[in-house]
Amino acid sequence: GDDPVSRDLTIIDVRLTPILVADPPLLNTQGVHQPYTPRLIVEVVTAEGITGVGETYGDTTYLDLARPLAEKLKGRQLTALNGLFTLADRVAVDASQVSDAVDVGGLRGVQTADKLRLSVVSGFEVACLDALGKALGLPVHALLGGRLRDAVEYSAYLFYKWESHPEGVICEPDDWGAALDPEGVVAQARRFTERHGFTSFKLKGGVFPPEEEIAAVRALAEAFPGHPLRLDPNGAWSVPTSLKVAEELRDLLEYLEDPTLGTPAMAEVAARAGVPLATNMCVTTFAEIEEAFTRGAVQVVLSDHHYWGGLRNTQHLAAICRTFDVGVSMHSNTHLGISLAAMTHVAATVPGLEHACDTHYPWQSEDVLTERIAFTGGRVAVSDAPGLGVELDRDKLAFLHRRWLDDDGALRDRDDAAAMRVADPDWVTPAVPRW
Ligand code: GKR
Ligand code: MG
Repeated sequence: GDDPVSRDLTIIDVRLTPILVADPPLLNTQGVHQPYTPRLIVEVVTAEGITGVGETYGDTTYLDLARPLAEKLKGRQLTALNGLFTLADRVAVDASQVSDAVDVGGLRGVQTADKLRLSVVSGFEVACLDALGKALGLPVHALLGGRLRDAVEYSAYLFYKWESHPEGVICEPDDWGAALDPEGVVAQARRFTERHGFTSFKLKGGVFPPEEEIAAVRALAEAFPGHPLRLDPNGAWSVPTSLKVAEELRDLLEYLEDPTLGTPAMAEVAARAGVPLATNMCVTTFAEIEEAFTRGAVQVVLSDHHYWGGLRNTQHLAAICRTFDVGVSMHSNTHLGISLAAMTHVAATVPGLEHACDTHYPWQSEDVLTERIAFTGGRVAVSDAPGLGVELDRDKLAFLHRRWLDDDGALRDRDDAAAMRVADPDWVTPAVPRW
């Protein structure tokens, strides 16, 4: 019947579909985005035939954990969200995936087995919440305690960008044009405002010498007076360089994101920067919070439900930030509409969200939804439909999965340095600090 307690919320099937999604040639300090990036689409199916969807990273290491976890989920209850973490821990032990740091110096802080597990869990948690919401006729935000706002603001995520991927590389063309100097960055920002109405801008830096990126921020400030601006070089600068940039830009920036790497260096910059520092690199796990907060290393933490372990953990993070009077905002990596919907639901529930969230979504011309999620005035409306309020398009999913199947393995693991070597065979990801 309709009584929630009499519903059969048993998970009887879990489908995992790895896909490759088109990505434009966006530059960062490691290199350039590959023409296609891996994502994993998670579907949980209940005994009543309700399907919930989730999305997370799709690289091989994530798939290797997601597959056994999917098996273990069958027969469990949709509502057993807390148990997902212990289940994932057990799976990781079985698969001997409990080594320490597996990748130091990526763009999301130190990559540990623990974080990898949380990222996998996030895809399942979101899928379970979507299914639960559909079963109960409630939006995901209601399952998280209810929305505090009816729309969530996002920032235009500006990137230095080539016109197209290198010649001869199979890719999907894009119509954003090149952005390799201040003029190009401003033109890109204008396109963002025309297409989606964004009023807040973030420039991905760490690509060109700091003076050029300072000039780009100045050009943005001139073109969009009074609008919130951020610059994020992904830790490419030394402490003195960070301080110099801060001095030049402090009156123009809402915050400076990860100017340098590591809590001690960030604390040194924060003490004298005169502008708030934000991070998605030095505080990326609960264990990193204490040192960073007590040293005053960061003033804004960029949450990301993928690597913090889901929507409920994102709320926990926000509560800790609130306690220490540290702001929250949201980080994003290449993602599709399922994740944008999840980000929007959780962001809608976070009190005191004063900064626009980041999203890569406008860069993704492809999606697995029947309808793309729209930005109006740079905002996404919070859906009150059951679950996430999105619908999977099986044809699109099959098409992008086919691309993954047909790949010879070259693109199944995101590698921005490898993509850069296609254009510049001598490229190695620069040692940090680069400047
Ligand atoms: O996609 O190139 C990129 C970004 O640099 C991304 O990988 C970062 O994780 O967007 C992220 C950030 O804010 O640092
Ligand atoms: Mg960042």
